[in-house]
Amino acid sequence: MHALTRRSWLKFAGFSAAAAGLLRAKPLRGAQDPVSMAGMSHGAHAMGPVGEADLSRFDPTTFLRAWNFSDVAPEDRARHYRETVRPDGTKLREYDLVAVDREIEIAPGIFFPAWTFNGQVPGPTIRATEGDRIKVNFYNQGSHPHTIHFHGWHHPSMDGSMPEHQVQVGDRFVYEFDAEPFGTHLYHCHSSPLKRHIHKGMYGAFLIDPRTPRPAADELIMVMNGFDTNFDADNEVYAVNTLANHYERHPIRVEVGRLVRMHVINVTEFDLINSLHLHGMFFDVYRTGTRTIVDDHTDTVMMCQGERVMLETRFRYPGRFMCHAHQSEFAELGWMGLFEAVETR
Ligand SMILES: [Cu+2]
Repeated sequence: MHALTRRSWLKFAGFSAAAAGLLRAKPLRGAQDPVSMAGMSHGAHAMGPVGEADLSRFDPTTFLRAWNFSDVAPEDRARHYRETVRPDGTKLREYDLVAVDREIEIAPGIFFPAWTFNGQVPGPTIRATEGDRIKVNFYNQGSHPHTIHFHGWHHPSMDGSMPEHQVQVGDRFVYEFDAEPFGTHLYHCHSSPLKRHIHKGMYGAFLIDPRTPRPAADELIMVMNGFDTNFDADNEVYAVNTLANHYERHPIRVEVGRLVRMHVINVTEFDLINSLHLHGMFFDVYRTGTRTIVDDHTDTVMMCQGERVMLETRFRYPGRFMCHAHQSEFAELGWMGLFEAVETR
């Protein structure tokens, strides 16, 4: 593990053309047709790190469209998630979440000693419909006390925030509550020191759909996060869904004309604000996703830590569209990606 400062990471990750050439000469670990950076460079600056992370452990492309363990093989899924239809037609949704320490890859070749839910950062996405009953069996197999604090309506005893709510190492707790209100929410550990537990990776998306379904769309989970690799209370690496520049190497494929709905959650620690800017087009903003009226129509949305938005748009033209934090420094340190819109008819 290299001690990285915010600035030296740029050099280490091979941002100069010379370094990029040098690193490219080495075999790429787990390379899967990485996008050529040639078209993304200008002058002496190549954008983003080169090489490829090990996507067999966590693939941000899969994470985008996975919820309720839909990315797990059916025979294994039942070990983590079970749903039962109740007499009134709503569902009981039962989850098993486990706190576990795990080293994760946050940029090609850069590892971070994370505290995780189920071995991944962000944790598994939980998705229910308004009125469903949520039951989460939480097991703490990590090395510190942890909790799960859900954003949403619940009894104070289910809040996972107070000293008496701490789940000690080796212990278990069952969180149970009704899913409301509908919206784009999140869950995170609420143990002390809070900033350490959150930035170490203990968070995930918690979506509640309205009883009357929204129009069908291509839905994407986008969690904006950052990593303090040298523990100086400042982030060295930024990303959406953990792996820096992943969607630059693997653009998010969408269809021209089809409704795209992004659930964007900001869990970036240490920085007061983060943002999402999409090139060449505009989107409707539903703040917190809790209403069906549009709050804004823009191409840039700013978010405080813990804030989330639901964005809807349709790509008008085929081609590649940049998407990144409008804090330029965050973009240069990893929060940079591409959408690739394709004609399908
Ligand atoms: Cu924790």
